[in-house]
Amino acid sequence: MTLVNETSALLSKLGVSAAALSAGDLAVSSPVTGETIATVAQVSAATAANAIDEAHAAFLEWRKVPAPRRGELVRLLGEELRAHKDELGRLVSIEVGKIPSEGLGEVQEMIDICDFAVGLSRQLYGLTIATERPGHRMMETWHPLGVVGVISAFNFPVAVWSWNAALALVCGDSVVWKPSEKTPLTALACEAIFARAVKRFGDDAPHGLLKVLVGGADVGEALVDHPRVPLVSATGSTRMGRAVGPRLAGRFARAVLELGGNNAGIVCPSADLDMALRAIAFGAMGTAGQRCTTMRRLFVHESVYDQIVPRLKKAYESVTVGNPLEGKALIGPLIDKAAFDGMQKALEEAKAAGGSVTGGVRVDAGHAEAFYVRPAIVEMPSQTGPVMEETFAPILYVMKYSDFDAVIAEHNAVGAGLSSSIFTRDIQEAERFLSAEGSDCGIANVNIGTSGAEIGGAFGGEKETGGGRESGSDAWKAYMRRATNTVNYSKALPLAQGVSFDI
Ligand code: UN1
Repeated sequence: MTLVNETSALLSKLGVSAAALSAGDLAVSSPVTGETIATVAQVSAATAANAIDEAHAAFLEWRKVPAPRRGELVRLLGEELRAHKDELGRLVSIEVGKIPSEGLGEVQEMIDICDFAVGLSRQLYGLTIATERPGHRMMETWHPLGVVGVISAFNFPVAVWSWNAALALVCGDSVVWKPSEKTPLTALACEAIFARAVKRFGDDAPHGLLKVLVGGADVGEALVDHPRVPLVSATGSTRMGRAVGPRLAGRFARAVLELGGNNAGIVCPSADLDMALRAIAFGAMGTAGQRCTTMRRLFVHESVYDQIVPRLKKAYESVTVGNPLEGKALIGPLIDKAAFDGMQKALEEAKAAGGSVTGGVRVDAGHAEAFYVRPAIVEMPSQTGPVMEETFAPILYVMKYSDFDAVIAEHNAVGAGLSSSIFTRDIQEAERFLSAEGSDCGIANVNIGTSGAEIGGAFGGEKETGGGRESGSDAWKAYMRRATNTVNYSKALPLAQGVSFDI
């Protein structure tokens, strides 16, 4: 079966009509072969504004539905995802080029967040707070917020939507989603899956709870500027975040920004090197280096450098790069030519800065328009040039260190602050890395790589990563508004702070 036929068969199983695949002028290509697999319709900014108004009307109804009942819709969404895990996972592999276990893993991440959100729908707790006034009670109430705008990136085309949507829906919000222009098909699939969950749920799900807007930057801008969107959760480059953040701030809307990462690992003298090797390999090469959590920098203590770096280089030379759909390769393609060019440019810059490069060359998979590349490991004399920036490709810069305090300072010396990890069996090093004086990232791990976080924790990072938190823990609070309520059940009117105002 050709890729075009397989894509259309998968989408039809998922509930997307064949007509939608040739409905417009946005060409969707698969990075697996580089061929065009669909041409879908894009909406205009005016249509986007109407969709936001519809989603707002849906919010006005949805906010009245009790939260545990809202959780039932997300439970059904999780059921639909379970039932269609294979098809959606395969579609992720076709549209993004992920290997099968990672395509399926992304859908599993969606199922996990649905389960989490269902539990959460009975746990949207507020505090009761002691008041200083007699006969008074003070409490917090969490209310639905409104339309949540979601702008997602190509690399996790569906999981990141689900982190936001599952929380938003149990929190009583509606969702307007602008997927990456590179991955509209998986978004259309999610729209159809969600529609089935809504149908099973019944009449109390208002029309317009989820709007999917396939379109360009003008559609993203419509979402960012619309006064009826109190929160935009945006995943993408730091450049995108710099454009979006101030616009949201300008109208006092909330931003959950999940931007670039320049994630590092530190290998200490006591590290279990076999374990570190495997963790680094997955963290740096997995998903062809196209996770925001991908390990991009590695600091290795001089006493173990010669024991681990040659082994890593060997792994880079031998790892299987190739067509992810055939099921044997560990590294699939880059998303497009621009990603390949960006990688080559970074490698040239690294060489100019004294780096010694292993790998990084194009791998011929028999498709002129598909960009497969051998991952690159670059030994650098110091942390300079391209090491300071995120290049969204499989490049791992390796540097030698001798002093623990100095390596922590170097670790934190880049703009981004998403994920980090240390490999050590020394409890003092581990704890110092996790302490206030240690890693400055939103995610800090011990004896685990930088990527592959579970949904139960809050996901996001500091500094140029944008500061937002999605997914687990108490990330839900960004999707609700908090009211502090004080109730006077006495017959007097004592004022706080001892103020008297007798008229
Ligand atoms: C992303 O790359 O935008 O921690 C998200 C991870 C995944 C999510 C990555 N759970 O690598």
